[in-house]
Amino acid sequence: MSDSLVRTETRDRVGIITLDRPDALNALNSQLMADLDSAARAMDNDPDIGCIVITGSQKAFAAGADIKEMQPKDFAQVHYEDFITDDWEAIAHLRTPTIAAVAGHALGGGCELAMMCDLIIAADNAKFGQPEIKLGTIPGMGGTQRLTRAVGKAKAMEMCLTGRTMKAEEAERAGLVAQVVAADELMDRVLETAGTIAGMSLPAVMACKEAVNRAEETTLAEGVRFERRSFHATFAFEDRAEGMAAFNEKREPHWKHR
Ligand code: CO8
Repeated sequence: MSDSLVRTETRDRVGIITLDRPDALNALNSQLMADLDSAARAMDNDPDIGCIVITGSQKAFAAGADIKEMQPKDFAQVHYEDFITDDWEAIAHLRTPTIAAVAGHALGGGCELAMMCDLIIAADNAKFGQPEIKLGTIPGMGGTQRLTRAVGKAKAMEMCLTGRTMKAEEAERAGLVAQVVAADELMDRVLETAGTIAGMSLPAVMACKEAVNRAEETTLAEGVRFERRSFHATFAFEDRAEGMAAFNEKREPHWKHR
């Protein structure tokens, strides 16, 4: 087994996964995605982690799926061997909130990986794009779907059909990223947001994440019904009782489940 292509650390209830394949600008190959999958699942199952940050280097979050690995494959291989397995989607199915901390290139599968996270915080040098069309192919890890939901059809269609990249500022205006920060402050600022999330009651955070994500999958009426039921369910949480008692007693809450 070769060395892992991700590095992991935990700081104050925040799990950090750093993509670590600098020679290929963090191009996503099978090993990197398997390493990312197992690191992310382990953190998701760790009750001491309340938020997971996925990041790359200053130059590249990830420059896409590995074109050298893909190039020799034929239809039978990618289809029947199910190239892009469920592992490649694992980040979208974690229960713990996830933040993509993006600097530099987030292209193709890199942009798609960032969009699988619950929110994106971008350095001012970040560039997002779906350049697959220039390779004679199309996005394969959700780009046509998640980019369209994030920025709307006009910009998504333009980006996917021309392969043009979107800089951080435009990405924030378009709703793809939550915040743009100075490149040298990226991790400090991301850790502030991650720390705030990790400091909340974990059952409430998980319920909230699930409800917001439901908005992308369902009708308004169904989504509102789902939200109301989840809201009702929070009344079974000890932390809901504690949170409201703390407010009324003018003190900080002491979460039981963090
Ligand atoms: N795959 C493999 N290697 C890559 C990739 C990549 N996506 N991107 C960069 N590299 C490698 C280069 O080949 C180079 O390696 P070497 O030194 O051995 O030649 C090294 O990284 C450095 O790259 P550059 O010299 O090109 O660096 P530059 O700063 O000049 O350019 C760019 C940076 C603009 C990011 C440029 O590297 C580039 O255009 N990369 C490709 C971007 C791209 O097309 N991405 C989309 C890939 S397709 C995809 O993501 C499909 C996703 C859905 C399917 C998933 C199924 C697996």
